[in-house]
Amino acid sequence: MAGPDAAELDRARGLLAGADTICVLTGAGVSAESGVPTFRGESGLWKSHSPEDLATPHAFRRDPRLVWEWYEWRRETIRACRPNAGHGALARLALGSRRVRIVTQNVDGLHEEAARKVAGAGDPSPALPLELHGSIFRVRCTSCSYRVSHRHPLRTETPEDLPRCPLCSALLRPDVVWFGESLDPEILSEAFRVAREADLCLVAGTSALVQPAASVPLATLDAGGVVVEVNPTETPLTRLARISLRGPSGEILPGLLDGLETPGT
Ligand code: BJW
Ligand code: ZN
Repeated sequence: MAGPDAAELDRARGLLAGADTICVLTGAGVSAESGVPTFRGESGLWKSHSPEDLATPHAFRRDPRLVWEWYEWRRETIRACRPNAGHGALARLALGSRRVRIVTQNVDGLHEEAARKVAGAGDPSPALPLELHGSIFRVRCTSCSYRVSHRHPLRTETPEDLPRCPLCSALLRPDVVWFGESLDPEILSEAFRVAREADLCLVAGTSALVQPAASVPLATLDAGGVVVEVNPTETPLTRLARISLRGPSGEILPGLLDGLETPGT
């Protein structure tokens, strides 16, 4: 696929260079080049699995083993994936001088891994994302408030194998947000605050179909800021974006973000 032309990339770099405060919204597409499957599209997860059967509280109540088996397969896939050049460019941007916050719908932890890698012995926290849909490497109790990081493989062959809460013995579940569930109100309001205060919202690798995440860039627009989109295909956001750069984020983001001048210089 032909990428954006040089003039368009330059125009987008100009907008980014002039922005003091940047909100970055990412979706599954930014991890596609790392080998993490996206949800929608020809090779997306929803092509072979129905979201209603796997990513709703009802599905988990009906067949927790099936849901855990699917999540365990995805956890195994993601454990083998490393951040790509797009994650790296975003981490460098956020660790630079600009006021940048990454807001992600992804549950794969690859922004955090890139932040730690880029920060080295330094502080990765400016590049740690707000995770709107949770983390596939955390589990939480279906009954009490127990919640813990969990990266190791889990057994899912029989209902008896499924992980249970050490405090109350109820079933544990992946700490992700399923359809019909509310997002963490503090994370959500922080994401919208960041978006409202941003001069520019950079949106990469999302179909912009799932609410309320898809409305984050609208908060930037409502407050007078601009949207720049990076995606190989058109989305509902394209017509609202000042510039839409067509192509894979692992190829476009380094050229777009690396070496930007500090605002005001
Ligand atoms: C590349 C690339 C490359 C490829 N480089 N790019 C208002 C209106 C209508 C409906 C609703 C509404 N408000 C709420 C709803 C209901 C629902 C919803 O939005 N439904 C719509 C689908 C119609 N939302 C919810 O239920 C949310 N909860 C909520 O709002 O609570 C309050 C409430 C409850 C009930 C009723 C009303 C209000 C929760 C949503 C939770 C979403 N969960 C999932 C699963 C997370 C856990 C897991 O991973 O298993 O989150 S679904 C899935 O979609 C996942 C993703 O984070 C999310 C978004 O997907 P994303 O990231 O955009 O990926 P794709 O695959 O869709 O797109 C990939 C893109 O990348 C494409 O554009 C490609 O072109 C591109 N790409 N290669 C760059 N190399
Ligand atoms: Zn419990």
